Amino acid sequence: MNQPAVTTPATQDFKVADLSLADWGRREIRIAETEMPALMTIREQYRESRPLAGARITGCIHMTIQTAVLIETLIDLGASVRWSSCNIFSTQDHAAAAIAAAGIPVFAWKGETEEEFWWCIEQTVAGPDGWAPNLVLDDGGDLTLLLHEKRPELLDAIHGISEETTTGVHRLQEMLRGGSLRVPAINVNDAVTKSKNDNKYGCRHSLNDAIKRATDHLLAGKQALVVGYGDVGKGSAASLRQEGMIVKVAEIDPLCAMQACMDGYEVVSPYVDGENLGLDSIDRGLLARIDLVVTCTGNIGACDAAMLQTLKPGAVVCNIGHFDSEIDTGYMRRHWHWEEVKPQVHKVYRDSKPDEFDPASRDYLILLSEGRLVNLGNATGHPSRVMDGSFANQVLAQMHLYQGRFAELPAEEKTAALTVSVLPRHLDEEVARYMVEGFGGVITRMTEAQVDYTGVPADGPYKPDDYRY
Ligand code: NAD
Ligand code: ARJ
Repeated sequence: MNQPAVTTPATQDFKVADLSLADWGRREIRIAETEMPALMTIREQYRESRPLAGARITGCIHMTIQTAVLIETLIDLGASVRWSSCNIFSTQDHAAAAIAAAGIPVFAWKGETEEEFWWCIEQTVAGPDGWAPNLVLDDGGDLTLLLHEKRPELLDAIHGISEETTTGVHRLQEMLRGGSLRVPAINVNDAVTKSKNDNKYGCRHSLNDAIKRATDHLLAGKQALVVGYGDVGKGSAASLRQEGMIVKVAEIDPLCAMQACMDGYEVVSPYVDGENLGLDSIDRGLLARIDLVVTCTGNIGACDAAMLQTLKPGAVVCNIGHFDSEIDTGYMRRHWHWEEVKPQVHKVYRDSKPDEFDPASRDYLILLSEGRLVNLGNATGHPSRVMDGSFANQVLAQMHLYQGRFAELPAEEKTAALTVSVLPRHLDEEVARYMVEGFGGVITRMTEAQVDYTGVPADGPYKPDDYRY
């Protein structure tokens, strides 16, 4: 018989879908812990010294089982936290329930409205007894934006922001260039143990999982178009190839297009001769054969109205980039009828105006997660083993920022400290080492002669800073 894994909290400083899911969540968290060796090693290493004692973290990152392990690591190291999810569809309600039941303020449920989404974030920037954050942990930059635009007075006490994802880092760099960023940030994304791990191998795992959970389609033998061949695109293309799909890649950057060729994908453009001049320029022959489009660019208009109009009837359309800017769902809403098959799966009828449709029509697209990131909307995101690297970096970044005590620096020192930077390489190597140990891997140590010959220290860093992994 299952024992109750949690107790019910006395107070109600949280909002989740269903607290009765907490036991299930707790059991899965316990499994996840065994799959997150780097995070658990960091817990062990720092539990005694409590480097985050006094830290008050406002966190906004998909409220999943893996995030629950991150949250409890931060707390173990001394922090108090308040949490929300950075996407309306990505919360795993059993994970949120387990966190709430452990007495941790969390505001997140699967299927929030946009309004509820912002309400949830607002609950995490202030709490009972005058709780106000001194650290920010963000994914995508919406919490960072809210603090800068709506609650700038809170920034005075904040030592810094750690940012999880490519798109969020781009937003921070833009703010830094424009002079609006008020506190320093750690770019977690560009740690090797994050983007070269999570963005790539995480998507390799979670993309095909999401499409299969959503559609129950066979993927083998069908044609896929992956738009964008950066880290996420590389993992996404591999994910579909692994299912036996015939994968084509669209890119704007010749370097990434070259990599796609070398990896054995056909590089194509949705537009004749690669020039996007609207509907007339669509390569109709190509799009009429595509069974699945996945966007992974972080850009706008990666699957635009002209592509949506000319794709093969019945094609599945989804996005795995951070924001829902990639597929022109605005056009789909204005012109076509949407039928919900189940939450996060819609048939969008191209021969029917909104609210008039013929269910027998075959001229539809299957749109997943309304164009929001599919692996967290239709599945459970990356597995714990992968998120281990990302979240170990998040914890180290929070410790680094807290040690830096930016908010307490004299004004004249603040300007120089206002940067968007990656953690030192030796920390990245340390996280990687724990991850390899977790797999039971054995890393070779150079002999003294090899150290002399290469000039590379036996204990690292092993590569120059500009090495591209
Ligand atoms: P990246 O910069 O490495 O790759 C994006 C690629 O898209 C680039 O190579 C770029 O040249 C290409 N591109 C841009 N516009 C294009 C267009 N119109 N057509 C074709 N190609 C185009 O970024 P990344 O790390 O791969 O991240 C991509 C997105 O995925 C970001 O929004 C990021 O935040 C997000 N992300 C999602 C997950 C997830 O779990 N869903 C995980 C990590 C990152
Ligand atoms: C929490 C996840 C998970 C997961 O690290 C990935 C990234 O860059 C985000 C873009 O918003 C998604 C995030 N991610 C992927 N899988 N975060 N739990 N299981």
